[in-house]
Amino acid sequence: MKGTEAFKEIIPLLTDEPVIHANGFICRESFNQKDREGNFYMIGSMGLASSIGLGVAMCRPNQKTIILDGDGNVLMSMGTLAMIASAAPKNLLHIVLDNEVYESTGNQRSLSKSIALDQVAQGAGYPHVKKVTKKEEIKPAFEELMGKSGPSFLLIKVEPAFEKSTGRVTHTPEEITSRFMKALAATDGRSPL
Ligand SMILES: Cc1ncc(C[n+]2csc(CCOP(=O)(O)OP(=O)(O)O)c2C)c(N)n1
Ligand SMILES: [Mg+2]
Repeated sequence: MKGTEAFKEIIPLLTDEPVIHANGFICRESFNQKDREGNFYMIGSMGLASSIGLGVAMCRPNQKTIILDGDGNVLMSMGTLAMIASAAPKNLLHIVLDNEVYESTGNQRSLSKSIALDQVAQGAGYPHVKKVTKKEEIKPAFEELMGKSGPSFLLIKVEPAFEKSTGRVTHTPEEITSRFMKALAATDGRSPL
């Protein structure tokens, strides 16, 4: 399955959850398929979607928070897996699109061909971990994990095949932040800071 196809499966399953995106093609693909105010695009820095997602989940325990991460991003911040498992937010689903490369910067190989990220998450202490390799498996795995008391981890193995012409996120970082905070306020009734 291509990364683009994986997004076509995931996006219709989203409702009003905050979704924190890792940088590169993960932001770009999601933005181009369906931009949402509740999407936080970490457009610059690699490795930070997981820690931002952890913070959002811990501050808002009554709603699921979803992280859409990449293998390179996870490998860069592997310690955050331990932090998430230790903080144990029940409302966090951590999804990783694993293409075994740093596709956004030219398909350099990552370590995830030999390091099984689902096993790393399990070893860190995520109570629910699943791995899928076919697009038909995404919806049932997503629904199962959304029904669990997390943190949960869904590893989606994909081919390195994002569409190279997929445009960049056109919102500024300030716009991304302010509309994301408004979207959070709309679902939890609190006013944005
Ligand atoms: C701190 C930092 N280092 C390097 C980069 C350059 N960079 C941007 S995206 C990316 C690859 C991310 O890999 P992965 O998470 O596997 O996502 P993919 O591109 O494969 O979808 C790299 C190396 C960056 N933006 N920030
Ligand atoms: Mg990758």
